[in-house]
Amino acid sequence: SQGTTHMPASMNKTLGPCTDPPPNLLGPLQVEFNLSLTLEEVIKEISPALQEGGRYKPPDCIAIQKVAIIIPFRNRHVHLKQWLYYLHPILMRQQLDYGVYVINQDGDGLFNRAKLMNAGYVEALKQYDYDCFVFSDVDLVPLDDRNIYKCFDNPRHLSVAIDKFNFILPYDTIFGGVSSFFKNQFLKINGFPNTYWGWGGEDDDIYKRTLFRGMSISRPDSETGRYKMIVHNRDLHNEANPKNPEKLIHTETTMDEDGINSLKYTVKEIVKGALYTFITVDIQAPA
Ligand code: UD2
Ligand code: MN
Repeated sequence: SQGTTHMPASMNKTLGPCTDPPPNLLGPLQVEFNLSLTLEEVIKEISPALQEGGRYKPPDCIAIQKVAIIIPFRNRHVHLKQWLYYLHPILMRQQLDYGVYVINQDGDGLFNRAKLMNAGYVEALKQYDYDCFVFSDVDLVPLDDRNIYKCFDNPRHLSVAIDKFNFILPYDTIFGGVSSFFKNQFLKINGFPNTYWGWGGEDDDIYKRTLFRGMSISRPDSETGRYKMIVHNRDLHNEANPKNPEKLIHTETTMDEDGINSLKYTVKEIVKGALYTFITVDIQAPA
């Protein structure tokens, strides 16, 4: 009641900045995708440390960055459960002020990963004043917690050594999987393209945008950047689109009018769960 408030000691002291690098990292990690826990059990284990909607702040220091994690999504709940189980503890050890946003494509039209990530950027900013955005596939889990989910002087490609590709970069300019952009880096490239429907090409378009705006790609070394990808088949309504590769010839001119400045979608529902904020969006997908 007013006037007789007793603050816990932790709220009384002024917090200092978190140390960089964070002090409690483990380095290489064991990851197995045969998790027997149910989502309820995962929630029980992890949610006590979180705020509603999958938000976290380190309790005893001021985080170096405010990071929104954006996951493009449709119908991959089994993958999401494992991602949440492994990533939350890592992100906590990394002492980030972070929130997890799962951007769920409404309906069963053609999937559009890049447009979902644009919508995620806009929606996350409505929730909190984020300065860094990490865009991650739902099926990628890092094998080393020194791979910090934060932003760098240049846009970052974090998933450089995936088991599926024998832990090497399959080609130099690959930019798919997990990437991070400061807000100003993301705006400099006009966000991501909205017009890559179906599988493929959008990651290469984002790579080209980055170079065309005078930036380069930052990467961790191949030890720190190791990942495991959950084995899966190509999803329904996300078939490889043969029109996508040829669009890449025009990125330099199309990027000015195809991006965050032309993004149109509607929010159908926002659910703040224990481990993530689930945002269902209608992105006007063709059948
Ligand atoms: C590669 C890239 C990915 C993207 C894709 C082409 C890497 C490691 N990954 O992944 O970043 O460029 O090719 O579009 O380079 N998703 C759903 N539901 C669906 C379809 C997709 O949730 O029905 C989401 C999910 O987060 C998934 C991501 O989209 O991880 C990429 O789709 P994918 O995993 O089928 O593509 P993949 O593994 O070939
Ligand atoms: Mn995948």
